[in-house]
Amino acid sequence: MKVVLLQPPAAHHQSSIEYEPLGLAYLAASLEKAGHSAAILEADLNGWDCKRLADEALKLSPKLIGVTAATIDYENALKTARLIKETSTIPIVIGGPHASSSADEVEKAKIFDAVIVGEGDETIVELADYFNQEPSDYSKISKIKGLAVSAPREPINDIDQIPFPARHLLHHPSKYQPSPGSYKNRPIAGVITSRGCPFNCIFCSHAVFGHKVRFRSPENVVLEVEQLLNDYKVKEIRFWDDTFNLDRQRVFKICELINTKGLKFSWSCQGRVDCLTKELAKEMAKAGCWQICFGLESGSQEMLDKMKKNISLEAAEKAVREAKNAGLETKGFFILGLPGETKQTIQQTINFARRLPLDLAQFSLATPFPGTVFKEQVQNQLKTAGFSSFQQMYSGKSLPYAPPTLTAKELGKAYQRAYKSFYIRPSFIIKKIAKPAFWRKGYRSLFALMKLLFAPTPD
Ligand code: B12
Ligand code: SF4
Repeated sequence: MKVVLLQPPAAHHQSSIEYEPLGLAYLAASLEKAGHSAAILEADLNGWDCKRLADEALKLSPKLIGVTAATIDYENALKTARLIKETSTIPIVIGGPHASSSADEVEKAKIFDAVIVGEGDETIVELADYFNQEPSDYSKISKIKGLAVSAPREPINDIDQIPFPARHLLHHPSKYQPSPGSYKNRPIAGVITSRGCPFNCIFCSHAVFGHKVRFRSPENVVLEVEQLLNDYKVKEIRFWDDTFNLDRQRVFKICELINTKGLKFSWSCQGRVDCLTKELAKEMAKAGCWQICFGLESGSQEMLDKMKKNISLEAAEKAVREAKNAGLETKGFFILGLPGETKQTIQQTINFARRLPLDLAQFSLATPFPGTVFKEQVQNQLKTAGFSSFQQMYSGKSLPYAPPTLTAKELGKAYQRAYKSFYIRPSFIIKKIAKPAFWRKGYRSLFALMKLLFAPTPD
């Protein structure tokens, strides 16, 4: 049976930045393995709006349509599904971070024929089997686990068993354009080597993969890497795991395999500061890692504790220095505006970011996404209940949340100040422009930064 999987247009599409929809490629791989046929339609990469996406999906005459959406993309997912429903009776199902964290609300919209919660690899196959046999009978659908209307599905334990993403249904990796500063070589591809995270940071959603961590074996990971190097001529890999270095022994083994097999590619990953040692950083660098991104979040210990990050400022500083000493470039993610934030704690964050040997810093404004403890905490203080506020935020017009200790204007200004203080430093600028890499592609980051610095302050 033919299933078409849709990635709706991003709410605030930056035309220069594109990543492959790994979730859909995983679903397609499971469908193909089970004997179904699948197609993936990516709106942004093709330059399509919701109407064109709906039309293109219908042209393929599928028997089932699946849509993915993170919260900020949900409105466009809904719009696309409505357009399809206007002229057809093809069942449409939705999964991904938004459906998983707001299942009841998505169910109430009464547009989708099934709302999938959590991992979709097995659920999509069972849905395809179901609609293949009972195209218009929905009465027994709740027998399928993992839907808003049914029992939860257990997370897949042995994730080595999941087939590799069906990349042959995506565009070639060279068509995707990662954000400036996040890659050294292209073509680049994303790889996920674990699912789930045991930590409880209040701003982060566990709605899809849960708290139980499951790791792919080093052999299985390196097999996918080899496929990417050989079949797709990829030169760089981004490991998108929540915490790539969570199991240090596994990372040592992955590095060892990369070296013994003589695989030549650059790579980067996201890591936690308390899971990095000097030895591991060195081994990673030796195996081709060039950048590690840390969720540092704040320069105030009080704020780190409030957000349940479970790290200390000392550990953060040590890890960044060790990564740097091992020859890795370092990027720090910081969040401004979580409950309890004040002008002083923001200043501590800015000072901390400037003091560390970071190559890049990314400051984000705290956003109460569904599925987070943060959202539960501030539910009653939100300006709007709908998603337009998220969209507004992404167009720089409004903030969805400001803590009682700061006005939205103050927070917006602090956000711009953080970027200015970090990037507009003579010592930092001289170091950057002295590198040949800056002149190859770094100027793009400079334009992006300028745009941000001169954007109007949100209110
Ligand atoms: C890589 C990544 C990015 C990348 C690339 C995103 C992309 N287009 O692929 C970048 C850096 C650009 C990014 C940006 C953002 N991200 Co992000 N990102 C991730 C990350 C780390 C991995 C995504 C991934 O590839 N997962 C692996 C695949 C296999 O999982 P999946 O896509 O969820 O798909 C599975 C299920 O959801 C389900 N499924 C998905 N779709 C469908 C459809 C159907 C029909 C079915 C049946 C099932 C199904 O089945 C799949 C296989 O099991 C996740 C965290 C995580 N661990 O997943 C956060 C995450 C998705 N991001 C998040 C956020 C908040 C953002 C930003 C808003 C951050 C910001 N403040 O700017 C932006 C928004 C960008 C956007 N338009 O989506 C949140 C989303 C929360 C929410 N409620 O929406 C997450 C969950 C992080 C978190 N833990 O809070 N992100
Ligand atoms: S921010 Fe990172 S460590 Fe914290 S809960 Fe999310 S994925 Fe886990």
